[in-house]
Amino acid sequence: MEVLTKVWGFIVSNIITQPAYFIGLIVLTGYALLRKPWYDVLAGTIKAIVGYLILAVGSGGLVNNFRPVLVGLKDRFHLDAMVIDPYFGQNAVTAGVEQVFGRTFGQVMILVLIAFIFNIVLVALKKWTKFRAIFTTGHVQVQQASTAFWLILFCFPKLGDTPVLLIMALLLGLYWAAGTNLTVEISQDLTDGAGFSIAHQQMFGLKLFSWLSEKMTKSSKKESKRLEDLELPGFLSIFNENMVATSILMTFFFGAILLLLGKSYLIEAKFLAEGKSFFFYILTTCLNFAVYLAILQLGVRTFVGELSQSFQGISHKLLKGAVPGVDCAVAYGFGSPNAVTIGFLFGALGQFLAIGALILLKSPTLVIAGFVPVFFDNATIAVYANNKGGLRAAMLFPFISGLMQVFGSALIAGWVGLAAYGGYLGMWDWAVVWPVFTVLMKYLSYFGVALVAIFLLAVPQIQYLMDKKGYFLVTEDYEAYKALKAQK
Ligand code: ASC
Repeated sequence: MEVLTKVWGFIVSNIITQPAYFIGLIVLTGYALLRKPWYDVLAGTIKAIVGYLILAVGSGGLVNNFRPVLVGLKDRFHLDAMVIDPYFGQNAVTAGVEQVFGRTFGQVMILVLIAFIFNIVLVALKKWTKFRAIFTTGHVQVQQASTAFWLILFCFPKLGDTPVLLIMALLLGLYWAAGTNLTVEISQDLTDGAGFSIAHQQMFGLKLFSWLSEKMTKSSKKESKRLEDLELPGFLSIFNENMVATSILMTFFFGAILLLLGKSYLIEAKFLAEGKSFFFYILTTCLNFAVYLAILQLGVRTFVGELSQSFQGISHKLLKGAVPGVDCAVAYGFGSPNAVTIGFLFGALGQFLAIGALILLKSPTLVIAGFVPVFFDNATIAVYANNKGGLRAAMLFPFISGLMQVFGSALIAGWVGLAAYGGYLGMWDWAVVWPVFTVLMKYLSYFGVALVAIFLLAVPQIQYLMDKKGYFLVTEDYEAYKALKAQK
């Protein structure tokens, strides 16, 4: 038994929670099921792993370079504020859970494994459950598991470890399955049938804002052009080129923040080496945004093709019509690259306004914008909103999302006590959807748990009822699905 536990622990910590190897394993399995020659299996697997690692260099570069800049605002102005960011959220749980609840959370790996198997079972039973997608983004599952652990302990502080774990496995497994299932149609539409959905931290937000973008387009007289169809005139035409647009806009945005932080703070905090040019430090830092974004997109291009092709092995032979749910950054390889930048800027505007409001209203919980929610949530929302509703939607919805991220996080983290430990996960679903779940569970106890579970089970059923003909076709045969939609 002990050997078995060790083996599972090894697999979970090195493969299942490491998206690069997990995607590699999926590609390997998929191609093997398609009976490709061994060298093709090998080549595809390598490309998938390397592609994902490239993506991780891009997203890690963005996070590691720009998170300290935003968090610097807190130190520079001596604010007593919590940072909304998955890594700060996870640290806050680790720091506080023993003091507040007298527990430690050693079972994340087991939990992720149980919930993952649960997700596969739900998809395998899709004839009844209607779930079509599998969550593969292990690193965010670990972050979500620690936040959910706190929220559930807050609702059921007296419950023993095993029942807490069971409630968590049930709710998280369902949330992962329902959330990633929600994004199937909109992702197929964005990518013209690349065969994946999003498995991340803003899945409900993506569906909501895509739906609103579509409604807005249908109801308004003047159509808002998609960013990729926009031809800017005169000198503005330089913004048609994504690398140029990103570089210029980020130089203004982060340049202003770096100036606000000031040279002496930056030297003191070891951002800038003594005696180096302040101007060129700012310039290089800001231009690196475009650099990491380009790396990220290269990573997506490298592995997405392999994943789409190989997954046909799995979706034809093992789990019929299933799709893999992947990191939200994969969406940046599709649609308009400028949507990414626009989403980030308007999300930041929303977040900064909301933070200003918290300060003015003398809120007991102050918030500092964390890079991961402000960038990865809002850029993704913009890519999807632009696809359905054009430029207007790509500006409006990230802005609204930014407001919701800050207000929602301040409310929930202040209430459950995580704010006191300096951080909260802060991503859209965790600032909006999980707070509602928490209220239900806190006030209705087990009945609340049942309501949340029923809601999550109902999500794919409702999607199915709304489009019985297209629901499975969209993953099984996207061309036929398009033809069906064209008829209507
Ligand atoms: C997250 C998180 C990251 C990023 C990354 C985006 O939520 O923890 O590192 O988003 O997944 O590509």
